[in-house]
Amino acid sequence: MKLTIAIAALAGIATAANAGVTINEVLGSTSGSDAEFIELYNTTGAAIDMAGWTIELWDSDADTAGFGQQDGGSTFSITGSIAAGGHYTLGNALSISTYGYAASQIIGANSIENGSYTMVLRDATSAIVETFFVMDNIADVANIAGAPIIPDFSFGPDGSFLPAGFYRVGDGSANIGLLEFGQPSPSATPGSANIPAPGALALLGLGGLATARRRR
Ligand SMILES: [Ca+2]
Ligand SMILES: [Ca+2]
Ligand SMILES: [Ca+2]
Repeated sequence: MKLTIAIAALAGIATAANAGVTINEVLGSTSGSDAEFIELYNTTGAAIDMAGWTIELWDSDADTAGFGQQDGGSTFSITGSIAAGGHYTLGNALSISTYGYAASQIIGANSIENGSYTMVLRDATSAIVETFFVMDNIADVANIAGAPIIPDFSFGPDGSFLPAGFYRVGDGSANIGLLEFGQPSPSATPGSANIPAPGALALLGLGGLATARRRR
């Protein structure tokens, strides 16, 4: 009986990221100069062509003039494909030197803003795959081009600050952990499998189960 439940749960995970690719980890606002990266994860057992997919970052501080606008260069066009169960990273030079990984795509310094933002992943048809709302808890409104939305995930602040970044606790998990400000962030894994945070094991749900099974 337990096995049946587990299989049903795993089937649910496969459809949670409705297009098979999910935002898996983001670092954007660190101590000192910002090491920045966005990691995508292919939740399926087949390679996925990413041509035409995009990631947008919308300013979500309703108390600033930039609200509802995109900071310079913050629509990222994804290229190439992601292998089955693989990771795709957009990273700036500092993140690459800090973490020693090979980014799939290099992005400019300060591409990910340090104020509240709404991150939107779209597929090749421009359909929204998922949205993340990262908050500093002051006048924050999840939005696309200024139009309010209900995001798939909302979190922050970390203390009184916008979180340095976030990661799914276990690849593809619905449980979100926050990355540390100090560099390198102990929980950050650009380009490779996310780790369950030691203190978060008790919170592990379906994603944790899926990760545990996958690793056997
Ligand atoms: Ca930044
Ligand atoms: Ca704010
Ligand atoms: Ca990772």
